Amino acid sequence: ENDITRPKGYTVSWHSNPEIEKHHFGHAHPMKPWRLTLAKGLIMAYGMHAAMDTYVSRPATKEELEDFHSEEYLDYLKSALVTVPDDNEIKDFNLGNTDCPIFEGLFNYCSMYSGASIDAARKLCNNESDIAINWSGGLHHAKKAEASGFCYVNDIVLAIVQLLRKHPRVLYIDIDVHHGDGVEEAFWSTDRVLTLSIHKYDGMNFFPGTGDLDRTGPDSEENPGAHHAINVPLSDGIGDQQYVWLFKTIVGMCVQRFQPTAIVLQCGADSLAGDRLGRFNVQVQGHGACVTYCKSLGIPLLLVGGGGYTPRNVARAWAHETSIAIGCDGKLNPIIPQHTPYRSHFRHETIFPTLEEILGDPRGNKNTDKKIREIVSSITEQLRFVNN
Ligand code: VJV
Ligand code: CA
Ligand code: ZN
Repeated sequence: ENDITRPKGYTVSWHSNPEIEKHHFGHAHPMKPWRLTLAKGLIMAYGMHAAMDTYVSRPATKEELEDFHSEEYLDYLKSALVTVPDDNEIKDFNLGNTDCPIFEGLFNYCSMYSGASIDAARKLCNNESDIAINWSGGLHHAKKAEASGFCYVNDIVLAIVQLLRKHPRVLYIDIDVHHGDGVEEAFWSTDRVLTLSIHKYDGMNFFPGTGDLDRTGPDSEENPGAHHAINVPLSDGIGDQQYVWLFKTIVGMCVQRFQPTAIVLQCGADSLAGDRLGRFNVQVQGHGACVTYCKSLGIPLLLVGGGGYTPRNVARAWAHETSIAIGCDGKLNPIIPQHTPYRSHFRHETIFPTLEEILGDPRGNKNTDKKIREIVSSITEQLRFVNN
């Protein structure tokens, strides 16, 4: 190995396990783990794996999962038998319905994607990587003893718990189109984690129905978690310009006030234009600009996946974001290397074709600039109560 150099002076680690991709939620379910196979295909076709430390992750242990989840819930998750999903019947732990079916290998799937996020967090803690990536994680709705919205185990909470062993303050940022309710709830009463979710909000008309602007933390000023939950509720059709401006403005203010020592960015790709479940008009370029901004802060960064229901666009976004992490966005050599890819290939300058515009019926933008500015001033006020 004569080319294992790190010219950029920082390390990116990629945590994944091909076992995860093989699971099926059932016929026509929007969550398709094979989108990870697609993303991996793009990442590897560009030879990007050569610029990262790659790890095949291992399943999380029972003890690790119990850092957040209850033992009874985990026992049930482990022993649950495959059932036909039923939308009406209320089941134990919200399992076995259309959103959260019990499928073959469910517990294996959950422990694998969680193991990858925990491993990624530990690499950051040990200073063995500067940016750690787990595209199979980001399942932000899972609760202590309840499955919710395609999420069974909250790998983000488990990863943040690891980071908190070393880091005094963690900033959690969530660009999935849905509200990151499970992560917000888990750290509701602490001032060591500042949670920020940008999402579509329309009361109970859009899942999960929480995340309004005034949901800022516990009401009691005595509670350390007061003011430490930030919510950015948006309407249909927001595009790159407004979204990226909002992201940079709000994340910039959060970093200045809170001074996080680690950042976790949930990169849910259902905020992209053309998503089967989403409502926004964000392009791969704008989605990626959020990753670029976080990277530019120079703070240890954990990137996880999340939603994303138009698989070809999910793969493009996460491949593009991997290229941003390794510092080669827009400069990738799209010719599949005929031999072992070396890190030096990333010095060639060529256009990255995954950045083509996502076409399809554009969603009308219901977000006025006035509303966007009002959100920013409300959060500016809120952050006056946040001190590092
Ligand atoms: O809106 C809901 C809940 C219902 C009950 C269940 N029916 C199917 C839908 C309405 C109230 N659930 C959302 C959950 C979204 C989860 C997003 C997860 C993430 O991206 O934030 C993180 C990974 C919802 N929206 C759309 C669907 N469920 C949906 C589920 C299906 C489906 C079509 C749409 C499940 C099975 C099948 N089709 C076959
Ligand atoms: Ca979100
Ligand atoms: Zn989502």
